[in-house]
Amino acid sequence: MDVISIGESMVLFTPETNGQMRYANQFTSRIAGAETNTLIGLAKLGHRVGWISQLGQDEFGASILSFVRGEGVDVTQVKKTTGAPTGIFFKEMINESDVQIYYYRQHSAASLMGPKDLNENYIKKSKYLYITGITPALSESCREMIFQSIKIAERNGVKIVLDPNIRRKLWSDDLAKKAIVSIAEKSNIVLPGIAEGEFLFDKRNEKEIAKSFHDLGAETVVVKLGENGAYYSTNEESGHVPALNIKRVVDPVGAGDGFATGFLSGILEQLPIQEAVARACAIGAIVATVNGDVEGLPDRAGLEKLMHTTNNEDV
Ligand code: KDG
Repeated sequence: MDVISIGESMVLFTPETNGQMRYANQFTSRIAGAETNTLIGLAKLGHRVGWISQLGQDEFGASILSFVRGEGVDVTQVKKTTGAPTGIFFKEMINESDVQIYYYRQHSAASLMGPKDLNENYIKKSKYLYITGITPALSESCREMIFQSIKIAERNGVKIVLDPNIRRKLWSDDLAKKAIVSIAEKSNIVLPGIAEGEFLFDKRNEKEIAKSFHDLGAETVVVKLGENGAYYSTNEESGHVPALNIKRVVDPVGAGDGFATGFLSGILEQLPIQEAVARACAIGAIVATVNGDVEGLPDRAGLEKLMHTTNNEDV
């Protein structure tokens, strides 16, 4: 595999109408989860990817499994349990800039995962292990599993990529900081948002944030700056890459996962880092122009078109 990831995917319900969700009576259902969003993006670009997870033995679990499999992700490491349900969540769109997430995932099937659910043979055949800060927030056993997956990756030369993806609804700030910093210490590449860097290190500047991650041991850091693009920093070089202008943000959720897709696909194809970051910015932006987390992820032809869009031609 090129990239594998461990995490929870859920059925996402979005009201058909904007405003407070208490008034909604029609919902669209979709499949979402930070890790599968990125894996699906990579699969759409032709990379070989695999997902490690656990679903409930229920209708939502069946729907997630066939969707993720249908998008070309290897699901041989996805288990099913009768012991707990598949998680679901709701996205309330008060308006385009005020989006609230309500999770129904406590004690879900995925949160029951632990170190015993990892197959070393599977992990060691991968080039990159992609970790987000969501999985270690799900439960103590999930946290242990993530640290175990890191040990397996380290002893088998699998590179670790971390998107902090801090979800403050899922755990306390103290625990989040401690766990994410410990994961960052073991990561080769870190892809934080600027607000996440601020949360973790109390620094407001992208260069200082990148330095904090380098000091922990990361070789490559790419700080996401939203409409200001991204700042990358390696041991050899650093620089800013501008964002792709988009006419209208329809749904910003999933943009960070699109960014990770673009960056990972760029480094898998050995693009110079600046080009990998430009691809990341472009995919992150395009994902935000449509509803849903994965619906805007481009295939190869879409990526070609996107990368030939200049910033004078708004998307
Ligand atoms: O990045 C998008 C994710 O936040 C969304 O798909 C839901 O995985 C999710 C989560 O745990 O918040």
